[in-house]
Amino acid sequence: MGVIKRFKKNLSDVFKKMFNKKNARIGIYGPPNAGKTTLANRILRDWTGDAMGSVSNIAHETRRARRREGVTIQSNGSSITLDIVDTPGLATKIDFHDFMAAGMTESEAKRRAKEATEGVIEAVKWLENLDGVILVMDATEDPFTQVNVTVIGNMEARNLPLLIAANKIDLPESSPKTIKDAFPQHPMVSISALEGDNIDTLYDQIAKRFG
Ligand SMILES: Nc1nc2c(ncn2[C@@H]2O[C@H](COP(=O)(O)OP(=O)(O)OP(=O)(O)O)[C@@H](O)[C@H]2O)c(=O)[nH]1
Ligand SMILES: [Mg+2]
Repeated sequence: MGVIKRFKKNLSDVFKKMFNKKNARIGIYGPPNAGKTTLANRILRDWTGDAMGSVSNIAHETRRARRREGVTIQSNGSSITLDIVDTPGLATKIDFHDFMAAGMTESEAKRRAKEATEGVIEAVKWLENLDGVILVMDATEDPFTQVNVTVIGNMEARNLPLLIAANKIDLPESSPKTIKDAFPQHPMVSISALEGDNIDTLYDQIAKRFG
């Protein structure tokens, strides 16, 4: 290739990179009921005015992954545009009796259990397509679980950025320090997705980690 042709090609590659830049795809992961959709809704409400999905105190409310493209977050003068994926809660055991205990009929509970199981599979599949993960943990619960350890191990093995959100710090029994002590090698932000506590620090860390 001649010098001028090569120069033109290089220039067009640079322009392609500048204008076709793919948004980083960030998945919101964690066990059921950790507050993933509450957080996704808050992020979307703060930066786009929309919402992501429904929230419930009954586990496995989200049973299909939902994606919102082109969410621009501004923090400390810098700006980052992300595709945000809210995923179904990951669980190692799904028992329809738990849903019946929460007031569902047997057929409703069985359907929810089946969909929740499919949701777990979908969430795991999505991990392959992501550039980073926000792992949401309920800071009132023991963080040292198979689900948390598996997500963290997966991200470490693939060298992808991970940010831990220690959620529900508005609850007096919450202990974000327990999470920090369990996974000291990863950045963690203590938040209340419900109340909005410390959410600006989370946006700051999102811009730093995924920018
Ligand atoms: N006190 C408190 N409750 C919260 C907070 N975030 C979420 N919740 C509550 O926790 C419950 C579960 O919230 P969701 O956002 O549906 O949790 P999820 O992780 O999306 O759950 P699945 O979709 O079932 O996996 C709801 O009752 C929320 O109102 C928080 O920061 N503080
Ligand atoms: Mg959800």
